[in-house]
Amino acid sequence: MNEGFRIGLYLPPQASTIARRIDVLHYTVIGAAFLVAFLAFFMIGIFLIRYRERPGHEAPHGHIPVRAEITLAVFTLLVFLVWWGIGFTQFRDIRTTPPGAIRVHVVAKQWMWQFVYPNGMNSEDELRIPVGQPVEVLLTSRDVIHSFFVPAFRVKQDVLPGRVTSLWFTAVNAGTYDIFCAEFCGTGHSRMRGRVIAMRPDDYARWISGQRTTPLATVGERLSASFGCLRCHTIDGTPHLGPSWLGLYGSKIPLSNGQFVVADDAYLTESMMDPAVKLHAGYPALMPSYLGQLSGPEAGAIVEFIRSLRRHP
Ligand code: HEC
Ligand SMILES: [Cu+2]
Repeated sequence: MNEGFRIGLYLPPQASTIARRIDVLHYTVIGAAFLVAFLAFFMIGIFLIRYRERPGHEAPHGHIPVRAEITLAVFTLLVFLVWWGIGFTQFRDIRTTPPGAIRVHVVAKQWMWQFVYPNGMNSEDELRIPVGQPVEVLLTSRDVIHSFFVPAFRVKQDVLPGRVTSLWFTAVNAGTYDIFCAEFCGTGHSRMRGRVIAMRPDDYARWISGQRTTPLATVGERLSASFGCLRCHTIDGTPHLGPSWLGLYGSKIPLSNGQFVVADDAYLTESMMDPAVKLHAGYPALMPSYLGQLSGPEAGAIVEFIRSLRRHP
């Protein structure tokens, strides 16, 4: 039945752990809409014939049968609430990355996708992942807004310059799946395609261990020194001109406006690109913006370095 609907609706294969659940909601919504529309037309037909005006059957005055209509309206509303409930739990699951996910930094630019792995390896337009293990992609753009879309995984996320957004998925079958840009981003938009290659875990392990590279955190450490970040930030816990990076990742930061924010990938990147937006309470707005100076992979490397200094690895 699932397969029949999927083919009937021209949907791509269900290649991630969430794909089937999303499709089932899709079928339910479409199915219910068809059913209600069919019933409504059927009733209209019956009423047109049965209650038509003819001698001896004049149009009725005054009496309106409201009970049935109210029941129908409440029922429709409840159906929408159920969809909303199902959709909300799915949304929540899609937004929470499971622990132990492989992290891949993705940089979009006109008109290609660049992937940077934690071990420092990088590739263009080709993302290799192991089947059965969650993968988190941390997305950022070098130029305009793009959108990372893998139809077979049923995931899509906007990719913004100077910000990090994220997404996760677990592939269920080995294979090659399309990546599309789903936000019109210029004349080469339609050519902005990539592919996910989901590999058997042993093939993946062999492939990744065959790559000789410098771990991203090490690259980040060097970059922090060469960009002068370490003139203001320490890595041993002592506050300097700016907050120390030791234990920063994942911690709860008090902001100057009285609010709190968790120092995740998005916050750390925003702090580099737009430091004045959220100020760490008790520190002056000294930090210069690195927007346009740090490339996506460089910012990703520094985030990995700060992450390597977290308190609870
Ligand atoms: C001139 C000193 C200075 C330099 C250079 C500097 N920073 Fe900062 N940075 C600060 C100050 C002060 C703050 C706290 C105020 C704020 O949130 O902007 C800060 C905040 C941050 C934060 C947010 C941390 C928190 O606890 O809220 C991050 C992340 C960060 N800097 C990263 C960097 C990186 C990466 C570089 C180098 C590419 C860098 N900084 C260079 C002074 C600096
Ligand atoms: Cu694009």
